[in-house]
Amino acid sequence: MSCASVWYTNVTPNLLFCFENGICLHLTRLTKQLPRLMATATSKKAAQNGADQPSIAQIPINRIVTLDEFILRSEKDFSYATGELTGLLRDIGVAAKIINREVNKAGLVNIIGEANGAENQSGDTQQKLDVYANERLIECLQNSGECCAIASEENDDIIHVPPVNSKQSHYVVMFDPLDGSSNIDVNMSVGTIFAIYRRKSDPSGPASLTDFLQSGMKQVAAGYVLYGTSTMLVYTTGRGVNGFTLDPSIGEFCLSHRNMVIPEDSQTYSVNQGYYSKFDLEMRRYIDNCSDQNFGLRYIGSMVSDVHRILIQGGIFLYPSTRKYPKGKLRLLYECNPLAMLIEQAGGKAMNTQLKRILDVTPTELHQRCTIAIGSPKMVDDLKAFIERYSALPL
Ligand code: AHM
Ligand code: MG
Repeated sequence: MSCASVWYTNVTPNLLFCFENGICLHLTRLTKQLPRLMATATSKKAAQNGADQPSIAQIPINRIVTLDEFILRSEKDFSYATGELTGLLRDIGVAAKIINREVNKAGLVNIIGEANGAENQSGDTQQKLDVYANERLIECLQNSGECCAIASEENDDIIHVPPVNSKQSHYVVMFDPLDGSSNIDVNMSVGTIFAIYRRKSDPSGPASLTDFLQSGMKQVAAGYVLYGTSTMLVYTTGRGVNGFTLDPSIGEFCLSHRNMVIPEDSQTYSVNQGYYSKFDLEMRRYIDNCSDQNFGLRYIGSMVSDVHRILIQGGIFLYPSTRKYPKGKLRLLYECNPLAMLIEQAGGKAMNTQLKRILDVTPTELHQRCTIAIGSPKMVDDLKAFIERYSALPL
C-alpha cells in the first residue's frame, strides 16, 4: 500500500474505504482476491440486514446516499442476487473515478491528443484518453473477476477475464470507454457508456461471441458516466433510473437525481444538421418541421452529453443514416443499446430509422452500427409519423 493510502471502515456501516491520493477506491485495486471477497461478504451482510434497513425510497431526501450504499441496498430487490452485479457496478464506479481524475487534468499534462496515430477497429483515430480509459476499465473489471469477458468499442475482439479465486462469473460487460472523444482537446464533455448482460454460454467454459450478440432487451444493467461540469454516473438495473454526482471533496458518487423521468415532450432537437443534405427525405422533412416550429437545436457532438441533457430537459437525439454512414455511425452494442435501456426506463423511447425499437434489434456483429432516434416519447412518436408519411412518397 502506498503511503498516500488511508483505509478505514467507520464511514458507512459494512464498507471498508480506501482513499488514495484523494480518490475513494474502496477495495478494488490492492489484490485480486481481496476486493471480490470483501464485496461478496459485504453483499451477504447487506442482504442479511436487508429487513432492518430502510429502502432507498424511505431514506430522507437530505441524507447523503453514496453509490455503493445505493447499489448494496438495491441488491435485495433481486431475489437471485449473488453480489456479482453489485461488484460489477462498483468496479465501474471505481474506474469512472480514475478516468475522471485524468479527464479533469487533461489540459495540464501531455495526455490530450492522438495516441501515436493509432486507429480502433472502426477506423476512428484513438485519442490518448480513449486508450487510458479503456485500459483502466479493463483493469478494474479484470481485477475483481466479477465478469467473465469484456467487449470494448476500442478493441477488435472480446477480452476473456480469467476467473478470480476459481469463481465462474455469469456476466459480460460492454463499454465505450470515452464516447465523444473528439471533444477532449477542446475541454468539452465526454462520457463512458456501459452495458451488462448475463452470459448465455455455460459458465464452466469460456465466454463466447454469442454472449455479446444479445438484443438490448437482455441487458441487466446499463448506464453512463458524464465527465461534464460535474461528473455524474447514471444507471439503471431495469427498475428506474438514478443519477449520482461525484463529490470531489470526499471522492464519492452521491445520489443526486432519484428516479429520473424524461419530459414527455419538448421543443428541442439534437442532430448534426451539417449533414442535412445527406439525410433521407423523411429526415429532412422532420428537421424542416422542427425549424418551422422554432424548435431549439442543441448538438454537442458527444452522445452521452446530448442524451443526458435530453433525459433532464426533454428533446430528441438523432443520428440517422448519411452517405458516409449508410447504417448510421453509432454502435449498437456500446452506445445505442445502453442509452436506449436507460431512456426507456426513464419513460422515453428509442428506435432506429426503420422504426424498429432499438432494444429489439438482434445484433449480428460486435461493432455493428445503427441509426437512432432517442428521447422524449412524444417527439419519437412524431418522428415515427413523419417517417411513415414521407417514406411512402416518391423522391
Ligand atoms: P466516438 O465513439 O468515436 O466518440 O463517436 C461517437 C460520437 C458520439 O458521441 C456523437 O454523438 C457522434 O459521434 C458525433 O458524430 P458527428 O461528429 O458525426 O456528428
Ligand atoms: Mg462512442
